[in-house]
Amino acid sequence: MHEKEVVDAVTMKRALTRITYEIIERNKGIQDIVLVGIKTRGIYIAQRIAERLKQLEQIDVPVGELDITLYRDDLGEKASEATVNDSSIPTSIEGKQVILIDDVLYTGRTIRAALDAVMDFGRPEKISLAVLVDRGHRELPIRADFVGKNIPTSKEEEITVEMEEIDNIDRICILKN
Ligand code: 3GP
Ligand code: 5GP
Ligand code: MG
Repeated sequence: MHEKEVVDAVTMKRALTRITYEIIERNKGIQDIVLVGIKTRGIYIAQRIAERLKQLEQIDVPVGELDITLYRDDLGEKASEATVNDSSIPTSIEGKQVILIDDVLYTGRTIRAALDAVMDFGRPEKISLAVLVDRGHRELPIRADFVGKNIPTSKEEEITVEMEEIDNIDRICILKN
């Protein structure tokens, strides 16, 4: 295995700041936004974007959380379905602009499950998707509206996203065999 750093702390910070500006622009303000982070690192990314929104627009944007697990029903590749374990959204999402946030977008199955979970909470006016990394290989017709960095990968490679909050460092690496 060898590891190659593709995004350092400064670049990650810039990417999140850019996503934040794009969110403000595209929503013509952020009055009706609810951020929903997907388990572990998606939640930290959502919290960081909420902090920047507060700095730039002086508005507290609610941040919800989804916990989604990929269940593999065999040991082969594929055949994994995403299921929702736990969700909490601290406000009504009825008529709101929900932005789902994850660290890595890969097959899209996690986001499909997240859409189901969000819709169980109510009917938002719109749901969009922000990811720190898009590594390609979609298996569903799902794409991100806001992307920190496109990192084309082979299926054998793995992206590791490390964040200060749990990994004590901000960086993104590609792991190759
Ligand atoms: P995350 O919870 O911060 O997203 O799934 C647990 C962790 O394993 C994830 O952290 C993710 O970083 C990492 N991971 C790496 N490759 C994969 C993958 O292909 N599928 C899933 N579910 N997780 C992966
Ligand atoms: P999906 O295949 O459903 O798009 O992604 C499944 C979940 O695993 C998502 O939460 C995604 O963030 C994570 N994931 C998929 N591939 C990778 C990867 O290469 N690296 C990391 N860190 N997470 C991944
Ligand atoms: Mg993830």
